[in-house]
Amino acid sequence: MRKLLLATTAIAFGYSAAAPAFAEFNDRNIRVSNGINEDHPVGNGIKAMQACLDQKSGGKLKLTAFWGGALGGDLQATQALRSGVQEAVVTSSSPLVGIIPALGVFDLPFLFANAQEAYTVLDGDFGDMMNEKLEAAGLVNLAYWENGFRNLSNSVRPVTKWEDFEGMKVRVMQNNIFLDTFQNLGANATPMAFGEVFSALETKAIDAQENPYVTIDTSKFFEVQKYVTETNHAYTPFLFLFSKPIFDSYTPEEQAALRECAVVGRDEERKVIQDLNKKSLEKIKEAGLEVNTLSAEEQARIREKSMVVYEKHKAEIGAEVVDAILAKLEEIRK
Ligand code: TF8
Repeated sequence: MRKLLLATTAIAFGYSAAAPAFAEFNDRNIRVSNGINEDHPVGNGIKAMQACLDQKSGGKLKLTAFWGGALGGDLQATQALRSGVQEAVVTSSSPLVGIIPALGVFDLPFLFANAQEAYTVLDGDFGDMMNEKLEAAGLVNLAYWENGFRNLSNSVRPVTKWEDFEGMKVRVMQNNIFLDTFQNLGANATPMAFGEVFSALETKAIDAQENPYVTIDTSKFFEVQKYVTETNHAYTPFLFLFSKPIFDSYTPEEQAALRECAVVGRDEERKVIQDLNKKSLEKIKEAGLEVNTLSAEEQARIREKSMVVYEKHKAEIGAEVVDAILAKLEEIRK
């Protein structure tokens, strides 16, 4: 027994003397809250991020993901980060506008024309500027992950023009820009936390909701809906947020590893989403839902009608923020 102990000590000592590997890293258990389920591409992103962290930290930085809102909804989890009681959350920006009004810029209808535009804006200077605002609110955004382009699902009728929204009970996120966008189209818009959407659809308390195909698939909304319309009315990003009070207590090496690996995870997540989007749409069709697209003409009419929302919310978002993103988009589109 004693011999064994000596031998183990020698090995342990020998190892640490020869290679003080990962000395800058401490054992950290990082809880990551998610409203969506594990089979959403965020699951793939977190696996890729973990593999990267394992390599950089010698297995010391561990992510533990919680799914389906097990640690609370987007807003609740984000508040837990700000007060330093939880490490991380992958959340939509939209429910956070009460904390950081400037984030509302991403909720403006028909802002981004395609995913590439969104990546250029989010991963560049504009995204950095928003990250500074998040930091001032106690939140470190490690990277912009993808939620994606949002589409409408409902249980009452096919929607092929904006007049079809008339009187439809549409769940929207807890966000005034989404509320106004759908009210302006004639819908009876109801703000609701994501965790309540499935049962509200199931019991017909609401008729409709809007989310990317991968969410309609992985959160099983297609089981309680009959129609889908490819509206692409907004691209809302995911933020990989870290608690600033906790982040500030980490070593510089730990911080750098988290930032770098969140980008590795982001790239994987975005890649998987592009692929799953098509598969999810197929699954939705196979489940018997009627899928409609908007004609170019109707798309233009909805877009035109929705532009009033930009002016209405400009001051509250910050005129300089809205102008900056529109200028950036104009530059990209040249
Ligand atoms: C929504 C959002 C959510 C996501 C998810 C909870 O509709 O798009 O699906 O934030 O992570 O509330």
